[in-house]
Amino acid sequence: MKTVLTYGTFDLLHKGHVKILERAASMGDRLIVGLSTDEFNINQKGKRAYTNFEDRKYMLEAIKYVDLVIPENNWNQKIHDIQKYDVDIFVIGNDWAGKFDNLKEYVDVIYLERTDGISTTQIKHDLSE
Ligand code: C2G
Repeated sequence: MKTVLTYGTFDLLHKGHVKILERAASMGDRLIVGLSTDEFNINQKGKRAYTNFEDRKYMLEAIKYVDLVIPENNWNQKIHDIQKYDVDIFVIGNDWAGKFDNLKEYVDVIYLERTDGISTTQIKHDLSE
């Protein structure tokens, strides 16, 4: 059983989110998503999601590529999660390239190309005009 792990806020779910989940899931037998809680977003990530944690979790769990959603409460839980869920591969978008290389002693770390032309920030901007 090869387990893949990724993290994110996944606010205003869009194609870029689904495509990285699809690609991550294709690398193993199960995909676990660490979903940023509302408190983590506001207090440590400096952003406020439009959709609350429960609703973002509900939508992620509806995606066929996602096997389990766990809360992401802080920046420092990744190694614990890797050990707890016996993770083999850590995947995240290349906007984070190099930032999680410390995990390489535990798992394969893969930074995937972001999907061009879409982002939650862009959606919010376009809708505000
Ligand atoms: N993503 C993507 N293409 C886009 C937009 C996002 O591939 N056009 C990817 C991001 O690179 C990330 C995932 O989708 O891997 C979720 O994006 P965010 O919700 O913005 O996640 P982020 O705020 O980067 O949180 O501890 C890690 C953090 O929780 C990551």
